[in-house]
Order: sequence, then structure tokens, then C-alpha cells
Amino acid sequence: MVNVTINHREISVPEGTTIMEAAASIHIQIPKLCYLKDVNEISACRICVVEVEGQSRLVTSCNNVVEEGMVIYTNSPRVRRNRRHTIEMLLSQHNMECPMCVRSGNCSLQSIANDLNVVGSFYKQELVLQEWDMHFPLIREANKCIKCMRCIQICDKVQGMNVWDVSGTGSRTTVGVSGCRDITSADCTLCGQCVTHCPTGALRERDDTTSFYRALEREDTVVVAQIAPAVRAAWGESLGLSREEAAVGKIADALRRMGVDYVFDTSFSADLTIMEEAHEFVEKFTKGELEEDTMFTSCCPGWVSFMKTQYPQMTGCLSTAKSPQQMFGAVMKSAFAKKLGIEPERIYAVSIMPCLAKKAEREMTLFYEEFAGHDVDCVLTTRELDRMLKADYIDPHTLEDVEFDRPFGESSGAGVIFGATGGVMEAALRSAYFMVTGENPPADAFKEIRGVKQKGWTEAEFDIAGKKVSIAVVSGLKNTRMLMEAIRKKKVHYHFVEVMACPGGCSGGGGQPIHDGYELAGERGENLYFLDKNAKIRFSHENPDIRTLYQEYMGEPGGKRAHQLLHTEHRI
Ligand code: HC0
Ligand code: SF4
Repeated sequence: MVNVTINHREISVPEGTTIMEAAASIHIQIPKLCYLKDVNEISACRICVVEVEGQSRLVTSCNNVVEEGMVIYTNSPRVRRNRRHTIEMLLSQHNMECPMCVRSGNCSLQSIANDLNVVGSFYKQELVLQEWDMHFPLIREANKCIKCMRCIQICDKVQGMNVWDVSGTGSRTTVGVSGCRDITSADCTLCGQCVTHCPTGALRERDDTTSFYRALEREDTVVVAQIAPAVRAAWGESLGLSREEAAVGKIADALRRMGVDYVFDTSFSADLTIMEEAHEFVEKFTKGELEEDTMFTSCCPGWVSFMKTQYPQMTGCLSTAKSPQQMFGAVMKSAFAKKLGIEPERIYAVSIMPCLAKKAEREMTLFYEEFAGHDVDCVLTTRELDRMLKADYIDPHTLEDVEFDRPFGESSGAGVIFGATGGVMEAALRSAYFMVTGENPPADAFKEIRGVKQKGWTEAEFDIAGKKVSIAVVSGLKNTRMLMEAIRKKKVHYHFVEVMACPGGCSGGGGQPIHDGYELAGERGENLYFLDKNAKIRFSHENPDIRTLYQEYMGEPGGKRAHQLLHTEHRI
């Protein structure tokens, strides 16, 4: 143990503890902007400086460890002056359009400037802005960047994509797309991890709420909404609702109050994806096609984009099943349009997703008889949903936990766990087991693949009707690259692999609410497993609405119509 004095209080902390951690252990908060544990500990912002007796220079507390006998002051006059000056310098290059910024109220620069009572106008230097394609689902505004380098580090260390880099020199130093590339040609997968780890509004999603509001205004348009599995585990966080209060039915109520005609659950179409994907897997597996090859899930567009740019030669190993988002749209514009007796063009399908990459995935074309359009018309992130609730002055505490619309209102627990890493694989195995043996396995038979337990990726082997099925589950793209290399070099072989681009899966998606410095993917994922445990249906193939859809419209899993509507070719 090491003995130190912080603000006149004597404490003992384990060796190797940083000054910031030591202070936190006695509830002394030190402000920080760039620090992200294990990812960004480079003291770029210098907000966390403290004074250490006997040292002439102020010391950054995030990356300096305590030493025996250290006497530390976290709020001395020198520290206060220095911090305020640093904030003023940052504000001198900051565009100050705070009332119009999506991060207003959830911006660390704003809150620290407020905390330190920095009042006045400091904006002096207009930066030369990098040109940006505002149609791209990810938007960067250089004049809100505080050069904390978090986006660079997350993209390099966690996702291994190296999209961002430092650019410019001197006072013009900023962050831009690496290699002088345009963002559209930087192999960005749109995982959005840079957005959720940005402390300000320098990175954000393209706002698509205007398109949605316009659709609500059109009298001849039927607006149908779907709510993704992971949204239910996070939407209430920035609205002051506890996990127990934030029931998914309340989102349905909110959307109806906004004027949406029909509200459904993406977990319904996740069940549909399982019917198609598990069928595809069982067919390939029983024909022996996976002895050498591997089948990969294809429902995460961040991962699909990664596969296409980094391992194009393996793109043919992706399942051809569309993602639940796209399948939902295809069902709306075929079976549901028919039920309503309207032309598919009159349907406007909006998705509420925890994801930026889904905004790009929606551009996939739907070919349905002579109709060719898009499965989905608009994708809004969880954050955009929350902003719309605020804009409509809907008090979240008044929302009621209402049912989804019929006839696609049922979903299974298997469809809900899609939002957590390992969930798609577990759901698929539950139904694949049934398809092979004609019997259900215990619903929790495959639970060992839940969560992030092993470093890199999680692997497991299961016995289905006397045959060994080997699987792997991975999330985060740096981990994914490690796994892909091992597969490519034939160091490992799996029959079936689930990949999610975001660490922890969609629960930690790039469109989820932002809580600076906190990683909530695990907690949200556990919430989804809790919902599964308590669901009345645990198997996708037991969803009665899915059965009816096949009987009345879709035919057989893997059949002709299912192929036309629910599958896609992964073109590079
Ligand atoms: Fe996901 Fe999905 S689980 S990708 O994370 O498969 O976005 O939540 O909606 O489509 O269902 C995201 C979440 C989805 C899809 C589903 C899958
Ligand atoms: Fe989107 Fe989920 Fe994939 Fe992240 S893991 S890119 S949130 S689909």
C-alpha cells in the first residue's frame, strides 16, 4: 500500500493507483475530458492536472500514479487558474453554437466550463473546416473537436479500423480522416463507437427526424415503425426512467402519440431471421458444406461492411438472410400491404435502432414482383427517438406499457436477445436444434456463449443429434480481425460464427444514449437476457405470428417467396 495525502486527508491506496483513482476513492472528483480508462490515458486535455508538493509543474492525474508520501492538492489556486485557462483555450476554437448542438446538455466541455464558472465569449479562431459529405450517416464538425484523441484511440485500439488521425500543425492541429481520405472512402463501418466516446458534439449521426415528421404529415401514407431489441434496454436512460420503468411498450405508446399508425417489434422479425438463418445453417451443415467452410451471421451491417472491405474473398460465407430490420420492412411492404389492401409505395417504414450502420443498410433494394424500392425508408437512432420525445414534450413518466400492433405483435425471448453479443447465435442454435431433432432443447442450453467472457472471442462446441457443432461469437472489430486471421490461416475452424461490430453487440451500439466515461453494453445486455428468461415464448419457431406468416403468405423457410423477400446477395 502507498500512503498519500490528498486535500489534507491521509489515505492508503494500492501501489499503481493513479492520482485520479486515489482521489475518487475518497469521493474527490477531478474533472477530465480526454481520459478513457484503458483506451485513452494520454493526458491530452490537461484538465485533470493537480498540484503535488515539491514539484514545480502541475501533474496530470489520469496517468500519474501515487508515490509514497505524496501530498496532493486537487483544487489549489494554481490548479484552478490552469484549468480555467485550458478551458478558455479550448473554447477559443470551439464554434459556440451550443443551443443548436445535439450534445447540448450532455457535453463534457459544456459541463466543465459551467462547473468552473467560465463565463464570457472566447471564440477567436475560425478553423478551416474539412469538407464533409452531409449525406453520410456519420457527421463530423471539426470546430467542435477538442483534440482529446478519443475517436482515434477507440477506432484504432478497439475497432482496429484506423479511420481517424491527427491532421494540421500548431494551433491548426485537429483530427480528420486518416491518410487525407474522404470519409466515404475510409472503410468506415459506421459502428459509431467514435460518436459514443466523443465528449462533445464533434461527432454525431445524420439527423433523419425531418424525413419521419414529413411522412407523418402525408395523409396518403401509412407510417409503420419497428423498435430494435437493444433500444428497449437503453432508451429510458437519458429520460430519467429506471430499467424497470422503461418497458418497450412505452416506446410504442410514444410513437403512437407522435402519429405513427402501426408499431411493431423488430424482435418479431428477429424470429423470422432465425427461421431463415437457422434453416440455411442446418441445410449447409447437414450437407457437409461446413466441414471446411464457415457460415457467418449477417445481421450487423457494420460487420458486413467490414467483411466486404477487409476480407472480400470471404464475403460468400455470409448468411444470405437479410437482417431483422430489412426483413421487417420487406414483410411490411408485401404481406402487410396486402392485408391492408394498399400499394406498398404507400407504406413508410421507420426503424428505431441503436445503430448508425443501419442508416446505410436501409439503402438495400427490395425487389418484390414489379415493385422495387427499399425495405426500410428511415432509420432513427435511440438518441433521435429520445430527442423527438423531448421535442414533442412527451413526459416519459406518463407513457403506458401498451401492446404492439397485430398481426405481427408477438416475439420470443430469442428475438429479444439479438441485441446482446451471443444472442443471435443462441437464438439460432435453439431453433437449429429443433429443426434437426424435432424437439426443443432446454431454452438455456446454449447460455455459455453469453456475454464477453474470453479475451478475443468466445468459442463453444455443442452436440446436436450426435454431431458436434462448433461455434464462435465475437464483438468489436479488432477482436473480429483476430478471429478472421485465425480462420483464414486455418488455426481454428468453426461451423457457425456470430459477429457484431460494436463491443458487447447492439446494446453498446453507436446510436445508443451517451454517458461519458461509462460502458453500459454489459448491463443493457443482461437486461435483455432477463427479458428472455421471463418471456412466455423462448423459441423463434414457436412464435405463433411467425407460423401464421409462413402459412398464409411466406410459404416454407428457404422457399421461393422467402428467398425473394427475405434474402439478399452480398455484393462487394
Ligand atoms: Fe441490432 Fe438486429 S440485434 S442488428 O444489434 O440481427 O441495430 O438491437 O435491430 O436488424 O433484431 C441493431 C439491435 C437490431 C437487426 C435485430 C439483428
Ligand atoms: Fe449496428 Fe449493432 Fe452492428 Fe453495432 S453491433 S454496428 S449497433 S448492428
